[in-house]
Amino acid sequence: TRLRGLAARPGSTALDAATLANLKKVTQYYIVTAFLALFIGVMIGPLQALNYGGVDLYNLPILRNLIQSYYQGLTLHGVLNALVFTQFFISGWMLYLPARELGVGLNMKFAWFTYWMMTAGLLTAAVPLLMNDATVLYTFYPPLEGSPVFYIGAAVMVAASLLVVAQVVGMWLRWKRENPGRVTPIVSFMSVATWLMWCLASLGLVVEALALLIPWSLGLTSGVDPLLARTLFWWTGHPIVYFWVLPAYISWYAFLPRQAGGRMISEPLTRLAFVMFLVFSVPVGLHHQYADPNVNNTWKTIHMFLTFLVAVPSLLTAFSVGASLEDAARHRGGSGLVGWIRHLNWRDAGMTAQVLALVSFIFGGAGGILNASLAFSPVVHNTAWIPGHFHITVGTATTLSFMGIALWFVPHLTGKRLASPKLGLTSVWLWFWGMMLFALGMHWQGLAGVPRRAHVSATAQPAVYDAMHIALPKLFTAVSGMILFAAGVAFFWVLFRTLLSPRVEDGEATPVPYSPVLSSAGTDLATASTLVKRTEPLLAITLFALVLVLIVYLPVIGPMIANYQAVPGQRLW
Ligand code: HAS
Ligand code: HEM
Ligand code: CU
Repeated sequence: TRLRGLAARPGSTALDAATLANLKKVTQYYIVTAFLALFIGVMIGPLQALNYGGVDLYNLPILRNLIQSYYQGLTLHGVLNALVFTQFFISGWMLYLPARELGVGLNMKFAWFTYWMMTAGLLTAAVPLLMNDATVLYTFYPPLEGSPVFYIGAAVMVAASLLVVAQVVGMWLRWKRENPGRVTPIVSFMSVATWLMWCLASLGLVVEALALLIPWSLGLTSGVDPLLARTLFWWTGHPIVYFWVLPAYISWYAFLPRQAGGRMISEPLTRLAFVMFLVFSVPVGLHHQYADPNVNNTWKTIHMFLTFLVAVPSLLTAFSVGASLEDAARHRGGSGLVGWIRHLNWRDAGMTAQVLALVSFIFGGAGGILNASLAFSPVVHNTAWIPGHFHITVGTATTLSFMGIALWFVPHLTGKRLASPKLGLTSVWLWFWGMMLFALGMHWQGLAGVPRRAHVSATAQPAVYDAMHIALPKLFTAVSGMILFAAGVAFFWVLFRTLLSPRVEDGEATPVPYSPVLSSAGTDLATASTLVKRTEPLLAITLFALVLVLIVYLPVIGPMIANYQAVPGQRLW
C-alpha cells in the first residue's frame, strides 16, 4: 500500500478517451521524430571519436559522397543531437505530462499545428545543412555565414516551441481558474516552470535571428557584429542546457523513485529547486565568453558567481534523488553504507538508464563548476575537455535518461510491448561505459592542449600532437566511439522493433509511474507551508527573473550596440 499510485490526482478531471488517444498520437509523433534525428546524429559521432583517436575515415569514398567535410558532419551531429532531438522529445514529453495530470481540455488542432510547424522548420533547415550550405556548427557564430534558409528554418522551429509554451501555460492558467486555492500538482509545476524558463531563455536567440542573422544572410545588411551575436546566442545557449536537462529532472524526481521501488522525498523542495532554475538559469551566459574581448571583467565575474548559484538546485536534486534511491533500495532489503546500491531494480532497463545517467552527471556537473571558474577556464576553453564535459551532461544525463524514459513511454503511448528488454538493458550499460570512457579520453586530451572542433587526424603536422604524449587518451577516445556505436545500434534496434510491432494492448497497461510522496506539498494553498505558497505564483517569479536578466545583460549589451562593428560573412568549408 505504501507504493499506491497517485493516478487520481486531486483536482484533476480525466481527459475524455478521444482526446487522450489524440494526445498520445501527437506526443508519439514528437518522440519518434526526436529519435530519428538522434539516430542520424549518433551514427556520425563515432567518426568524430575516431578522429580524436587519430583515425581519419573522411577519405572513404562512401563518406565522401555523403558529407563534404569533417565540419559538415560535425554541424549535422551537433544540430541533430543537441537541438533537434532534445527539442522534439521535450515538446512531446512536457506537453503530454501536464495535459494528462491537469486533465483540462486542450485544443488538439493547435497541438497538431504546432507539431507540423516544428517539423516544417526542421525540414527547411535540413535542406541547406545536407547541401553543405550551412556548415556553421550548432552555435552558428558569425562571421561564419550560412544560407538564410537555415536560419529561417531554425527560427520557425524555435517559434513552434514557444507555441508549446503557450499551450502548456494556457492549460495551467485554465486549471488554476477552475481550481482556485489549489496547489499545482508537482509534475505540472515542474513542466510549467521549465517552459517559462525556456520562454525567457529563448529571447536572446529570437533577437539574434530576427535582428541580426536573417537580415544579414539575406544580404539586407553588409555584416554582423560577432561579439553582439555571440552574447545574444549565449543568453539562450546557457539556459538551453537546463531546458535539456530539467525534463530529465522531472522524471528523476517524480517517476524514477517508483521505478526503483521507493518514494519521492519532498514536493516543497522540488518546487524550490525548479523556482531557482527559473530565476538563475539565464543571467549566467558570460561563462561561455570569458575569452571574448571587450566585455567588462566585472560582469564576467558576476556571471561566474551566478553560475555557482545555479549549481545549487542541481545539488539539491543530487541529495534528494539520491535519498529516493536509497529509500527504494532499503525497502527492497538493501543495507550498509553503499551496499544498498546493489538492491536497486537493476533488471529494469528504464531505471538503470536513469541511475547511470545520474552517475555520469556527478562528473559532468563537477566539470561544469570547474569550467565556470574564471581562473580555470583558460586551461580548458576551446579544448577537447569541453566536448568531454557535455557528453556526460547533454550526451548522457539528458540523452540516456530520455532513452530510459522511452522504454516505458513508447509502450504507454502506443500500446505496443517493449521488444527485447534484455538488449535494451545491454544498450544502456554500453552507452554509460562508452560515454564514461569517451569523457575520460576527451578531458585528458583537452588538458594536454588538444583543441576541440579540429580535424586533428588529418593534420599536416602530426608531430605537434605526438609531442603531447596523448597515445593513451587517444586510444580511449577511439575505443569509446566503437562502444557507443554498438550502444546506439542496440538501442535503436530495440526502439524501432518496438515501434514496428503490432499494438497488443491498451497503453494504460503501462501506466505513468507516478511515485508516492514522503513529504507532500498538500492540496490547499490556504493550509500549505510558506515555501509552497511563495513558489506557486510562477508568472510573477518569471517577471522577477526577467528583471534580473535585464540587470545583468543590459550593461553588457548596451556598449556593444553603441560600438556596433559590421563584419562581413565568411564560408570556410
Ligand atoms: Fe555546461 C559548456 C558550466 C551543466 C552542456 N556545457 C557546455 C557546453 C555544453 C554544456 C553543450 O562555466 C558547450 C557549449 C559549446 O559548444 O561551447 N555546465 C556548467 C555548469 C553546470 C553545467 C556550472 N552543461 C551543464 C548541463 C548541460 C551542459 C546540465 C547539458 C545538459 N558548461 C559550463 C561552462 C561552459 C560549459 C562554464 C563553457 C566552457 C567553455 O570554456 O567553453 C552546472 O549546471 C552543473 C550542476 C550539476 C551538478 C551535478 C549534480 C548531480 C546530480 C547527480 C546525482 C547522482 C545521484 C546518483 C543521485 C552540481 C544531480 C546516485 C548513484 C547511485 C548509484 C545510487
Ligand atoms: C561533438 C562524439 C553523441 C552532442 C562531438 C565530438 C565528438 C563527438 C568526438 C567533438 C568533435 C569536435 O570537437 O571536433 C560523439 C559520439 C557520440 C555522440 C561518439 C555517441 C554515439 C552525442 C549526443 C549528443 C551530442 C547524444 C547530444 C544529445 C554533441 C555536440 C557537439 C558534439 C553538441 C559539438 C558540436 C560542435 O562543436 O559544433 N561529439 N557524440 N553528441 N556532440 Fe557528440
Ligand atoms: Cu553554460
